[in-house]
Amino acid sequence: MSRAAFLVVMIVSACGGDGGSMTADAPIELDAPPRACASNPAYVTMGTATNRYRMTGSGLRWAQARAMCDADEAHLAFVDDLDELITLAGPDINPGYFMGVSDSAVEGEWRLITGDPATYLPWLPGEPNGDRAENFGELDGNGINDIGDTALRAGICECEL
Ligand SMILES: [Ca+2]
Ligand SMILES: [Ca+2]
Repeated sequence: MSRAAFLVVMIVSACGGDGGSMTADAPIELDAPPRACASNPAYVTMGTATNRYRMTGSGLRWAQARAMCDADEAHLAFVDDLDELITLAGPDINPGYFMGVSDSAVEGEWRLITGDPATYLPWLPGEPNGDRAENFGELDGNGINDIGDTALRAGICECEL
């Protein structure tokens, strides 16, 4: 038996069959406590999405909507893929909601509100068209529009679960 195989046997022996709480399949839980939004009843499941969402009130600037989501320990929503786009653009939501994408730091370099590059940006035809005057994402119907910082909208907050 090789040394590596011996160690595997020893680890499996140490972890299994003794009635203890440790199993080979249970990772050590180092995650932070659940976010406050996870137990906030305003956040609801939608479509097939695994995360939960809520709408803010209307008439907000993008930065205000962002702050409201942050206060819930959520974030302005962004879409990861077509499934999430369909979920958020579905019949239960009217168009025209702020999304958590922006190119305010570097024009044309769209980033998620988390700071990561936005890799899925389902722009509406002709968008983005605002250059430096429009640096924030808006879900308008079934696609994204870039919009300015004085526009007033509701936002979609997303709670990562
Ligand atoms: Ca821009
Ligand atoms: Ca635009």
